[in-house]
Amino acid sequence: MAIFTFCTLSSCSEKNESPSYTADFDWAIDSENPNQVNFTNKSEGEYLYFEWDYGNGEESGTQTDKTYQGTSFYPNKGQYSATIKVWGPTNTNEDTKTYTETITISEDDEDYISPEPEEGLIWSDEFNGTSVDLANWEFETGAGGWGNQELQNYTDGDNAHISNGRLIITAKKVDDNKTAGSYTSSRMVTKGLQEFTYGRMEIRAKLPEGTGMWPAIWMLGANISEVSWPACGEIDIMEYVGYQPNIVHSTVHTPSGYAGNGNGNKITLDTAEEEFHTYGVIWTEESLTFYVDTQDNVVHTYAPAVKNSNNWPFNKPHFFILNVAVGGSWGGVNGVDNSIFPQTMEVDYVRVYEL
Ligand SMILES: [Ca+2]
Repeated sequence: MAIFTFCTLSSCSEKNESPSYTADFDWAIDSENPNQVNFTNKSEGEYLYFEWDYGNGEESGTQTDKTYQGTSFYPNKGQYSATIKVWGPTNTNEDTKTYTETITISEDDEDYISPEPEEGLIWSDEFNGTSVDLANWEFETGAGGWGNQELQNYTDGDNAHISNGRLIITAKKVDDNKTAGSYTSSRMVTKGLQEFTYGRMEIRAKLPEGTGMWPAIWMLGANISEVSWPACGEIDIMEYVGYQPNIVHSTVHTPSGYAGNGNGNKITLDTAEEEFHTYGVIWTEESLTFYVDTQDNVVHTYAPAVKNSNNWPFNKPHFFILNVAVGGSWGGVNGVDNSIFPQTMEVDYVRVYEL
């Protein structure tokens, strides 16, 4: 517990111990999940807002609701330093206080152990290391709606980081206006860096939750700059809209069927937001077969009998895209719940196998 509570004007000589407010919190391991920690703000006095750095690469974002309950997931056994930062009445960086506690996690979460690659691996990004590998990924930036009236501003890497062998894309709220730029997020592409024609693509990921979220794991034809969309072809390996929890979609877009007329299907996946799942596509010269977790759990198969450039632009290289959109023509059908932020999509790996 923080000692600041007992300070008086005369005894608190250090600059961070003004008696007007205190920084303090309690934490407890969740009763049902040994890898989840729940946080309670115990700061007192005249302060404006607070933020937790959970010590595991995740942050709470600034919270003006002083009763806000933090929660964070610690997949790996170990000790973590969690810190609460509290902003005082003058709302300056000088007028803040912090308080840190050591979080002890006693066991690894089995769901978080990465399966080893299978035989035939051509390429992968396992998201080891300390930062996003720019030999594989480029950040696409901007708040122009991305063709779907989306509301996020994609930043140049500020909303993506590597932690514990995972890529974490974080969607954050900037303001309450629910207009373009009211949120920040990331969109990462392998365009010009890692492109593939045919193969078995597998991505292991855990999805964000809440109304307004629209994460996607997909591919676009590498010739998009020459022939435009949808002539380039689009392979949506996994798409998810937060207002329809636990339903994941796989869709193909071509000149013969695109946007609302894309060719796709969906499947129920009860723990899409709580656990990692593997989203895959088997891409041959004949067909695209989408699956979840195992190759026999098929979401959708696309295989036009007679192939031409209108229905099969899938005979040339495509690149990967990982992104978390907010709002927009599909994700925003039921609006955006501003209470859900920040939200994360975690990606354990992107792997490509030969057929
Ligand atoms: Ca990994």
